[in-house]
Amino acid sequence: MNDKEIKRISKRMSLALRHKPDALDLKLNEQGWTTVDALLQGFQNKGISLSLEQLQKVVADNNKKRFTFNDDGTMIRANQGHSINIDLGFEPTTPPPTLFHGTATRFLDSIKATGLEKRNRQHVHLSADNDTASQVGKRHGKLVILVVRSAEMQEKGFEFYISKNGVWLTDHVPAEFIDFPM
Ligand code: HQG
Repeated sequence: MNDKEIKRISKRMSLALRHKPDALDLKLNEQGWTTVDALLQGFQNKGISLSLEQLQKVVADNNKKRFTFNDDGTMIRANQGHSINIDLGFEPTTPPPTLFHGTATRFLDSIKATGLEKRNRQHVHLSADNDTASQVGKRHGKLVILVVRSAEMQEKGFEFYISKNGVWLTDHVPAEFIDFPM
């Protein structure tokens, strides 16, 4: 498999494991897991023959470590980013003092009015570093990076979680905790 094929498989997995299980004929359990056999069969049904070794390579090489196998390697799920309602079992975790959110300038007025909302996903996604935030934001248009005063939020009772692949998550960031660029 070349890099392009790996990326294509990974995108299909993100779609099925986070948003539309039907896209690969899958059923996810309440914690978002499906069996590895079902996933391989799902690709087979779409005319894509993927071996277990190839799937393991897709998971291991994924640039953002988006997927995880369970301990015995029979189940697989996405680490974050879901729009479907599943319980990833996150525990509230103390965030660094500030976190970053990359977005597009065209959303700024709306974000100033209502804060950061989770929109279609289960959480608002925040990054610990500027670089990651800028990659996330650029996908939406002209980049702007917002600084979220996360420690202050936590002191006021807001909860933060960190996904297995290092993405910070929270339910809502009111505008008063966001530093907007001038
Ligand atoms: C914006 C990727 C107007 C928000 C990344 C964002 C991430 C508002 C967009 C993960 C708003 C939602 C998530 C408001 C928020 N008014 N716009 N009040 N509140 N928004 O894609 O954070 O590569 O659902 O700024 O790495 O961009 O898929 O969220 O621009 O971790 O693994 O609404 O997706 O991961 O967009 O990205 P998204 P996101 P993967």
